[in-house]
This record gives sequence, structure tokens and C-alpha cells, in this order.
Amino acid sequence: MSKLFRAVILGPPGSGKGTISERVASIFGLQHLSSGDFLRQNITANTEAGILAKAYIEKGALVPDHVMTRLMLPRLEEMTRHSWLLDGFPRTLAQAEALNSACDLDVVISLNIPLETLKERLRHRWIHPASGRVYNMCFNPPRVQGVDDITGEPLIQHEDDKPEALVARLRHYKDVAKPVIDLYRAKGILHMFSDTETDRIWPYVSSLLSAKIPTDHADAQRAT
Ligand code: G5P
Repeated sequence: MSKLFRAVILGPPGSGKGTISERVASIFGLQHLSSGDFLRQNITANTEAGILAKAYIEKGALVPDHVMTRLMLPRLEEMTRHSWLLDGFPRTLAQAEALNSACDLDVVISLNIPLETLKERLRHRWIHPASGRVYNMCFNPPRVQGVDDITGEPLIQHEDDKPEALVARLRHYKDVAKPVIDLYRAKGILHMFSDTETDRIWPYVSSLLSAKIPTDHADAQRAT
């Protein structure tokens, strides 16, 4: 079997991490583990971590580091036979250091999207508070306006996704992410991509990964 491949994708809320991760997973056969999706599954399943995380997610705040590492590291241990792409974790230096002590990364993809673009994407974001399900009124609207597809309950907009709070939140992201980005740059594994459109970033991500992942890897991974 070819060497396992470990990658992380970093980027602010709305930067396209999820969109790019899905393409990577389907083309290169990496398992996609999204911390946001995993938290939402835990909220739905009413686990201890889910109960702890819910209040933070509702406020649009970061879930504390100890909750995140206790949730994510055991999940990664279950994936030791797979190549993976982590989306949304680590978000802080403490999380990056915890990940560092658990495994070596091959590549870190960092999305650098202009503030105006993020503001435009996020101001259309609505959330189902009980489950954490996220909708975007332009790109993935609910079937019926204003209500959750699964439960029919009303959707809300994060106080933090409202225009007045957005800029402060995105600046806060930048402050928290900077030491994480610096750490990976110092390790020589950081690859930064800047543009306003995911479709224009994608060819560069794709060619980076094509150069790093052996051609037989995706098939071998899908077979495991
Ligand atoms: P999540 O789930 O990690 P966010 O807020 O970081 O949530 P989000 O919104 O899921 O990130 P994304 O994955 O970066 O954004 O981007 P995406 O979903 O692909 O794209 C965003 C929208 O823009 C989509 O509707 C997409 O269709 C559209 N889009 C993409 N590309 C383009 C484009 O080129 N053009 C246009 N026009 N549109 C485009 O985390 C949720 C919460 O969980 C907690 C936090 O509370 C967080 O707020 N959390 C953590 N807390 C602490 N530590 C961690 N590690 C945590 N991880 C999660």
C-alpha cells in the first residue's frame, strides 16, 4: 500500500473549505473529516461533547480547545489506515500543537479569501439552532424559506453573521489563525491560495495534490 497522506485545510468561515474538501475527497480518495460536521453529529446524538459545544456554535464562537481535541484526536485514531483531509481543525495554536503530537502532516492548504467576499457569503447564512445545520439563502437554501428541511423548525441568523458583527468575527479568526499558519509555514508544509472564487482556486489545489499523491493512491484508498 502506498504511504498514507495527511492534509489539513485552513480558512475563515465561508472560505470554501467544505466545498474544496468534498472535491479532494472524491478525486483523491482522502477521507474528509469536517470538525463542524462532526460537532453537529455530536449535537444531534446528544453526546457530552455535543451538549458542551452547542452553546458555543449557536453564538458563532469557537468551541474550547480541550473539547475539540478530546473529540477529534480519538476520531483520527480510528482513521489510522486511511489518508485523510481535516477541515476546520486545528483552528487555534493549542489545537495545532495537540495534532502535531498525534501525527505528521504532509500538506496544509490555507484559503485566503478577501474580507468583502466572505462578508457577502456569510450574510446569507442561516442556521437551525437545535442541530447546527447550516443553510445559505443563495447557494443552498432550505426547501421552504425560513424553516429547517428535516424538522420544519424556524431558522435563525447568528448574531455574529449579521453585518455589524461579521467584520469583528472575521478579524478575530485572523488573529487566532495567524500562529497556526506561522507554525505550518515554519514546517515548510503550508500552501496558501488567494482568490474570490473557489473554482479559480481549485485547479491549483488539484495540481498540488496531484504532484504529492501517487496516482494509484486514490484507488487503493477507496478499496480499504
Ligand atoms: P464549520 O462548520 O467548520 P465555518 O464557519 O468554519 O463552519 P463554513 O461556513 O462551513 O465554515 P467553509 O467550509 O469554509 O464554511 O465554506 P463552504 O461551506 O465550502 O462555503 C461557504 C458557502 O459559500 C457555501 O454556501 C458555498 O456553497 C459557498 N461558496 C463556496 N465557494 C464559493 C464561490 O466560489 N463563490 C460563491 N459565490 N459561493 C461559494 O464550524 C461551525 C462551528 O463549529 C465550531 C465553531 O463554533 C464554528 O463556528 N467549530 C470549532 N470550534 C473550535 N475549534 C474548532 N476546530 C472548530 N471547528 C468547528
